[in-house]
Amino acid sequence: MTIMTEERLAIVEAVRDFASTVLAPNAGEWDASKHFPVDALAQAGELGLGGIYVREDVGGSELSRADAVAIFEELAKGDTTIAAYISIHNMVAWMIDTFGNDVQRHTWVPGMVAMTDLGSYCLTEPGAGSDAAAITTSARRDGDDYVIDGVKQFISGAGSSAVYVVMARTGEPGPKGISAIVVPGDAPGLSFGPREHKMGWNAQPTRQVIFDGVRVPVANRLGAEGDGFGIAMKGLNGGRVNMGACSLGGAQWALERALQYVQEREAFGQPLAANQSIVFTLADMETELQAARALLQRAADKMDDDAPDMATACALAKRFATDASFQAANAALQLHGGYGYLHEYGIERVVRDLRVHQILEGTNEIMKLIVGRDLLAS
Ligand code: FAD
Ligand code: 2MC
Repeated sequence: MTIMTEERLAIVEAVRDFASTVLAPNAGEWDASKHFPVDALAQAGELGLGGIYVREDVGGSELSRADAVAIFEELAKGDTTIAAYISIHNMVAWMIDTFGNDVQRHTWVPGMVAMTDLGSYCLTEPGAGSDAAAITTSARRDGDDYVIDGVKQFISGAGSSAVYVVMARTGEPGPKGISAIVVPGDAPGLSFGPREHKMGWNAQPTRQVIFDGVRVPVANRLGAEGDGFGIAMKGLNGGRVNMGACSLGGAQWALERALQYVQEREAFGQPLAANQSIVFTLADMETELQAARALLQRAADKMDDDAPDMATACALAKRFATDASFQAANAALQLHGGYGYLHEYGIERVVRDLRVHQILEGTNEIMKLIVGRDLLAS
């Protein structure tokens, strides 16, 4: 059972301060100008947010997954897109910290913890998204090196990151033939597609990562040859919970705006809040968000306990939290009437940003596939 310990309260308070002073005042402008705020990310690094559940000997904060859920909810109240990028960065740092050897950990993780070196997670390809085990990017062994060829699609942070964890095929077809390899951002033969034009997530770049004979030492591989798919999936378990928490933070912020608005705005001679249908809408939003928070904390607790059903718990929490939060944010927009549609109120940005959480880190249909398969197997 998760309790708000003194330590967690203090961390959450510091994150809330960062989110409200550094992120929130700039979120609208970063969205409009499509600016990736690397300086603000370095500030997040100073707060210990670059390695939230990374071990302390490489500079990490070594907090729990339950702490992380509380942190990402607070960050997302300031800027959902930046919070989500910080989650991806943490997923990459955690994968190197957990599956890397000591040389690998000490080489790559300290700069990531500081967020002076950003991380990208490279799984999806133009021909393989949901069916991740079908990737074709190849890493061919040549002496003590791998030579990597292929294209990764929709990579967050691409072009700005220093560290790319790349899932590539080193063996047989299917999940058992995949390895996870660290590729530095300045490797010869590595290039990037143009920035994708997106509905939301405008404050972070999404680009193709193109490998044309990229040569890296075999020593850059995390774990054994063929372990890559499992490493990628274990990273995503936590990523999915965090993405749910980012949705929750965005929706909670929108609910708070709506609560204020319906008491101030008058129609038909009375505040909007005098209408029972509006009170019921607010009550449903609150109920759905509390349920999402409880499912996310449950999944995080299972991760902290290394429970055998953690992957399913993470998948169902991600599915529920991202759907419920999108609906709540959209309801907040509706409660603002025409003003909800204007950039300056910030609500439409949150709706646009939250929409993609139902698609990435495993679509919500894939989350149902994971939950349903588990049910049928039990
Ligand atoms: P597809 O797999 O082609 O799916 C299309 C539709 O079919 C979906 O609705 C899907 O749910 C459905 N579908 C597929 N299979 C089934 C099935 N068996 N049963 C029922 N329905 C099914 N990837 C990375 O590796 N790293 C990143 O940093 C990253 N960042 C991203 C950032 C953005 C902004 C976006 C949009 C995507 C990002 N992705 C990233 C990729 C993302 O994870 C994929 O888009 C996602 O996994 C879905 O893959 P796809 O787009 O190929 O869709
Ligand atoms: N945690 C731990 N292990 C897992 C796992 C998980 N969540 N999911 C699968 N595995 C293991 C599984 O136990 C099996 O191991 P073993 O061979 O030891 O039994 C192995 O991986 C293969 O799994 P499956 O047999 O289930 O493989 P299958 O191909 O049938 O389906 C599926 C896997 C659909 C669950 C997987 O491909 C998937 O999650 N697809 C979605 C892809 C995705 O989430 N992409 C996100 C990209 S990142 C992103 O969007 C960002 C914004 C960063």
